Amino acid sequence: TQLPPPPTDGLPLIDISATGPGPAPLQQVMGLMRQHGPALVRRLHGRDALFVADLGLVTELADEERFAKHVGPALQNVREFAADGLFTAYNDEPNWARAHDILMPALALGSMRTYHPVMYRVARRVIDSWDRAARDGSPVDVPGDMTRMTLDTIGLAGFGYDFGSFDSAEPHPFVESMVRCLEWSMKRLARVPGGDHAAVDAAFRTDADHLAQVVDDVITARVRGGEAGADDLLGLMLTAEHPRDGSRLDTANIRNQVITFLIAGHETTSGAMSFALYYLAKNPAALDLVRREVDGLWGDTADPEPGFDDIGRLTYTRQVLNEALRLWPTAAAFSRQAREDTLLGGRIPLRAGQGVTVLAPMLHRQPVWGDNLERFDPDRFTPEAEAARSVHAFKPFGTGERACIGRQFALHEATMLLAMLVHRYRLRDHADYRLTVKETLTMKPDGFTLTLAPRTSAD
Ligand code: MNH
Repeated sequence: TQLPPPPTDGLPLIDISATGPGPAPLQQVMGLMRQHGPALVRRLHGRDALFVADLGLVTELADEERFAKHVGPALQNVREFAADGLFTAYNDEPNWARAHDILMPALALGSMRTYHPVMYRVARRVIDSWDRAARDGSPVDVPGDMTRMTLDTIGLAGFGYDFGSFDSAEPHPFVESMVRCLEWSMKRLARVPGGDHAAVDAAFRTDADHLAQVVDDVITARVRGGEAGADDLLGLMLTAEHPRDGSRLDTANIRNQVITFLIAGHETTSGAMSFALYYLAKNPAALDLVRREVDGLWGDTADPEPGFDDIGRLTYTRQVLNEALRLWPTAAAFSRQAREDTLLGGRIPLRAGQGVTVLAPMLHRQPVWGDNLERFDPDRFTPEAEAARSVHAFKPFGTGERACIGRQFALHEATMLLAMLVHRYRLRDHADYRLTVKETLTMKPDGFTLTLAPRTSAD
């Protein structure tokens, strides 16, 4: 159902129809907010979208009594290949609560103990590959390798399936199809009414079918192996009963969940790691503090194997990840809708069901963050600084009951790998890289490479 456009009373209204949203629509809105302030209406071919980043407004939108997740136009496009998977399910679709309740315990912090050995195994794949690059003096493709790492990790840890991404110079075909599906979802938002998109849509269908095919292989491999009940996400999906009503996930929904987890479970974490490495390569003081932290744990052991409990001790490394997610939250926008007709901020009338999009990168640049908003400063995330700031000022994982279910998973794998890489290598910004951020619904540094040298005890 198409709701009437939101009222624009008193808010800046910017019509971008002349240029369109371009290749980086979220960075375009960031630019508009820098010009017009943290609440505005963007008009495209007569369709209006309300964007906010103001802390007071976001605090209201986080009130679960008044607001809920909104599956807006972008997620409706993603629904074309992820349907009622957790990420794209409507709040009142029964499969959302069913899957949430069944899978939630498997993604709580304590469950990371189970995934830790697999995460370590995949981290070693990165190191084997980067050791070779260090020997040859050849640059590593940071976002490419981070994507290999996170895809192999979610595949193995969640589904017992090995994508073997480091065995190939090309991205895994699943990743190529997935990126094109995400791009299709993004570009479809920019369509001029009346155009002919049949060829693009047919190509999209082929990619979406490919995703489903890979996922069916993953599921078949498991069922054939006679291990349906294994202790991972897929095992739960195939066998677990709902804790209260005893219901199970149906086959179609399991496929949608596997697609959802393979995508949501790697694309954003990969970007977050890439931005963290970018900022470390550019900020020697922060890099030095991470080194001290990892050296404090592992000294000059050549091949440390981090224990599960080590990861919780890597508090500064974790601050580095948080600060990277402040500047570039890789899932940069999420939407909320009013449960009843209401006034947002006492001044913006919203009808029930009407969407409002929170632009996290601009929320993360509001005055509550102090001065020098573009400066990379992990000290913004000391426990004292966090205690002094509203919890609603930082939303890289969304908010409320539809917030990211994979947060602990992402932070555990990312913290471990970042620490291992800093412990092992000197990172050389050999190309004097200038940050450009590529958008495919999510954000990543585009074309970011590093060269590596082993650390010696002198550095
Ligand atoms: Mn994740 C929802 C960001 C890692 C699985 N994730 C969300 C949302 C944000 C988000 C934001 C909320 C979207 C919305 O409100 O519309 N997620 C991230 C970021 C990282 C991340 C920035 C890494 C860094 N996410 C992961 C990982 C997994 C995962 C890893 C799986 C292991 N995320 C999900 C799922 C949802 C979600 C599933 C949907 C949850 C729900 O609605 O019930």
